[in-house]
Amino acid sequence: MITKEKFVVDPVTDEMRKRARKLGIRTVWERFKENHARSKDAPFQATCMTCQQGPCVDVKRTGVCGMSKDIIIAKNLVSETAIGASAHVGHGKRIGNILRGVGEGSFTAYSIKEPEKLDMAYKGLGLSGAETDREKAVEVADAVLDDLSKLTGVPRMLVYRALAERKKLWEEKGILISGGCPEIMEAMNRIAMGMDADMENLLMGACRLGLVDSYCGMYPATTIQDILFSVPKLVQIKTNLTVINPEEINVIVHGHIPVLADAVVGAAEEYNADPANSPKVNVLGMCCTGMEVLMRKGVDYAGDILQQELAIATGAIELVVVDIQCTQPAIVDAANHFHTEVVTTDPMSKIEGATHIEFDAERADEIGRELITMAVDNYINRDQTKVYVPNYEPHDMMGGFSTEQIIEALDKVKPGDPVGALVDNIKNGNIRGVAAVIGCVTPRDEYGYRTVELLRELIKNDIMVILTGCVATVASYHDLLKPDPSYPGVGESLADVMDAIATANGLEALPPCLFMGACVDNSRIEEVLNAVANHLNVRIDQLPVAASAPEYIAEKAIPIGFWAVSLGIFTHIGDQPNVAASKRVVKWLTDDMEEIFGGKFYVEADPYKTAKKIIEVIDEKRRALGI
Ligand code: BF8
Repeated sequence: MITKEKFVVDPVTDEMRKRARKLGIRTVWERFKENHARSKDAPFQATCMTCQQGPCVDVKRTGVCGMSKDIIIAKNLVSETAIGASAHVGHGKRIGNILRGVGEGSFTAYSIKEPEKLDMAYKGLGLSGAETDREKAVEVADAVLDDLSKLTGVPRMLVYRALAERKKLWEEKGILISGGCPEIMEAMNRIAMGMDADMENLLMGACRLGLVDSYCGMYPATTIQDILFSVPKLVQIKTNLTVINPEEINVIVHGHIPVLADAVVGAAEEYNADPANSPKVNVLGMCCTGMEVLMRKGVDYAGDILQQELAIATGAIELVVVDIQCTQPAIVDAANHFHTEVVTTDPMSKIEGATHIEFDAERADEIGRELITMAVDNYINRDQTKVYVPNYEPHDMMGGFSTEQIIEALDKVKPGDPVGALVDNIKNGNIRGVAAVIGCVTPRDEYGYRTVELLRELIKNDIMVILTGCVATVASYHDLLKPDPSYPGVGESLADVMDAIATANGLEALPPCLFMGACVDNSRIEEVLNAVANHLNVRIDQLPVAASAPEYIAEKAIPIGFWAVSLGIFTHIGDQPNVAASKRVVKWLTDDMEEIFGGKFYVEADPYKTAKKIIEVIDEKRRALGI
């Protein structure tokens, strides 16, 4: 067992944190300490700011209106969940509009890269009659956008993707949703003053938002991005701040929708293709946009949400261009220490002090070139004496495990029955179970401690681990995404399975954990689980699987959690959301939900206790299935 104190943190991040401190750049870690210290003294766990009778701060019994502490806490949780769901629905809306424009022929920078996936979505959504791919694209886009806005009727995407048993259960429990936007509006409505004052009703409302997040946000995003930018295939890239090359012009693409990043990568390739242009442009990814372009374009990955200021602190970044979500506004302060330009591009996501160049899909190529020119022109402003990149090799990472890629690889093991190849190994115990470890990283404890130690424990115990989101960053810094034929730290029987899959596919090895993509690609996880449940002819909640978000921080993680539990998955979170002051709310989330959905939340910060619990749950499910 490794304690927090003994955990060897990524030395690159550690070195850059010290450098940032010396330069007077305050990073997320400093700001966390400052704010956390304050919030400990005044835990706003039951504070209601809804109406002007209040604010009712740190409520002990009831607010001025008589609302109990439990209701206030449930209401606040619905509010956070709605914010999270709105982020993914916003993503769905933006990418739906891009697909529509491509179909109509107005967004010529993009094309339909995966007609097969388009056709699958087209038929899956129940559409018919279109003759060309472009017509199909318009219809798929319209269906997805209609899912976002319809006042009545279930979203087509939910009908298409969720298993029949779940749909029936959700209908019985009264949480089958209509359009994503009306659902978010009703969630806001129910928490207005004098509205919903029933804890269970409020929390079931949060479950609805979980479905909104998935079927009106994550699924549309993954599906359309695959159609427009290709279905990810196995890819090898390099990770960590050390991919920043002091000899080149460095551009970071940051955010969540890979539409702008695609244009930037294209413009950089164009620039680099001209032998007269020197130095070359080095485009690097950050946060989920970074994951999207690493999965599909093999772009190296510079860092996660916690490393934004540190990347700038190298002094070697000419341009950071962001789209939406997870951008720390503090990057502008960090950039002010150097020549670095920060450019925002979405009208809903501006930062004071940054340059705003609004993204326009009709001019995507032009904007991509404009941004690259901006970076090239800014290079002469770089002060080489202020450049510092720690002297470590970047890490190797294999990614690209889309559902399609997983199925293709398994098909080589068991031709004609790829899911059977997985199921056979689950049944015979070579794979003890599957854990989806997802979400963010937090400045709460040693960088990556919880995630990395949890992953190590799981793979050691033959649990197959699939990853999405920033947790993959720290996993890669500890070589858990590096294919190594000796499978270090992987349980013997799991290593044998991985080796067999690798051999069947002509690969030297698979990485210890499989990276499935950005946070919206959690939808891929459901695809895999649905396929396994169908093959075994059981419900998802019967499968030996678990989910974990050991270090979640974003609001988006909350609806994802509600969706996972509504699917019937035992879902670990590393920190209590702001609900600890209500025993009733905590009990409902960590206990009562199991009665309703077969899944529940489990809260634990310690990675070893978490791993033990996950293994226990998986073993219990195995016993119940008689395997
Ligand atoms: O959606 S894992 S910090 S980057 S929220 Fe954000 Fe969390 Fe990273 Fe992407 Ni996801």
